[in-house]
Amino acid sequence: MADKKALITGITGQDGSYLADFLLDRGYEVHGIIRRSSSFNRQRLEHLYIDPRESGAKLFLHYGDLSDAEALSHIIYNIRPDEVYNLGAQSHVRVSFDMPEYTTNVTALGVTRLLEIVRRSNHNVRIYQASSSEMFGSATPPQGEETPFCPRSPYACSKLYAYWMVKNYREGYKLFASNGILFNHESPRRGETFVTRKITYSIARLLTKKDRHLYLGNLESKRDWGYAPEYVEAMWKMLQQESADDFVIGTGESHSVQEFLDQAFAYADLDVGEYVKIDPSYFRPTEVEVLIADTKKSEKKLGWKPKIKFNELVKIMIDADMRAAGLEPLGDGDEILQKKFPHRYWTSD
Ligand code: NDP
Ligand code: GDR
Repeated sequence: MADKKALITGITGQDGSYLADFLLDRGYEVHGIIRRSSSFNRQRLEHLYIDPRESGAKLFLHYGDLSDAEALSHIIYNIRPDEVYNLGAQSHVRVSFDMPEYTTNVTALGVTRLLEIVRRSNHNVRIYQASSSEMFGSATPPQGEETPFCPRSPYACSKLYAYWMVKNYREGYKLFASNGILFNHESPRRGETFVTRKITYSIARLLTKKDRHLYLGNLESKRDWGYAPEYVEAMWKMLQQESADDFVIGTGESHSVQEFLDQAFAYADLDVGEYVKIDPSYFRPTEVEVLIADTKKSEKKLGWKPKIKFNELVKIMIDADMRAAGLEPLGDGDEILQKKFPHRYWTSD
């Protein structure tokens, strides 16, 4: 039987790169959509890339953009993927307040473009939509599949629009399209402007005297933080179900930004008071206070449960940033990974 083909939008991002690792390890032929950029932005994929002219290449990259329906349809008609994972988005909540229209175009309307192309192409494709816990916004925790949504940012509104379009295309046109409502998940490949990675990256810079301070915004909000490589397996599992459905994915535990900061600085033996300052420009006009996943449905139906706990995530991320900065990692992070994932399918970081 021919290898299954997957198409990933957002393949250069944190989740896209781990998903590419995961699917290649399972024998998939993987196609990814990349955007033209004035400087190289494929670092997260470098360890996977084999020149397509060489035999054995199973990862292929195509120029496209979620705002460009013509390019998207060209790619989908040519590849005819079995599975499409839509991970591409303007994914930064704070930035979405500065660029609400652009965020809507890419994060919301991009999904309509994809769904329409798949519907018109009239072939069997399974679609995964990267929905977000941000859609719950100010809804009382814990938040599960039945919790009413209450979005608090242009990003969250865009994701909610996309979520409903996926449901409508599933019901109206019988497309196999599933929403994975994922709570925050982090890793050494997390973008440096999201708060967890900002903290761990900054610790390495403080230790190497490249920075003197770390500037942060609201330390009181609480998030359900998990480990990204585990979350991409849940995405794949959703598309292997008998029928399309929506699933909440998270750890069921919540911690404040302050707790992440304290644990990270304590692990690196640095003093928060000496280095951390508050910069109100990082505050958001409307904030999401507390997110905690209710994971009963995904545990039961997908058999998915995360292995990495909050304090372990902090150590894994700091060790990776220390190594990248040329420092000797403290070691606990590596030990945790070796113990919990003796056969890691992702080969970098
Ligand atoms: P990242 O920000 O790391 O990656 C976003 C990806 O989207 C990048 O590959 C980026 O490309 C691409 N992208 C941005 N704009 C466009 C566009 N106009 N057309 C095509 N691609 C575009 O996000 P994550 O990997 O963390 O998240 C993956 C998805 O999951 C996103 O949709 C995010 O909103 C959602 N999500 C994430 C969660 C998390 O905790 N990480 C939780 C819940 C949902 P480029 O490299 O060129 O910028
Ligand atoms: P979030 O992640 O908004 O939950 O969205 P982020 O790490 O940006 O913020 C988490 C919390 O930390 C507070 N915070 C700061 N945030 C950033 N980025 N920078 C700071 O300096 C800072 N200081 C405090 C924030 O106010 C917030 O309360 C992420 C993204 O990956 C989305 O795409 C995804 O959908 C959700 O997670 C689930």
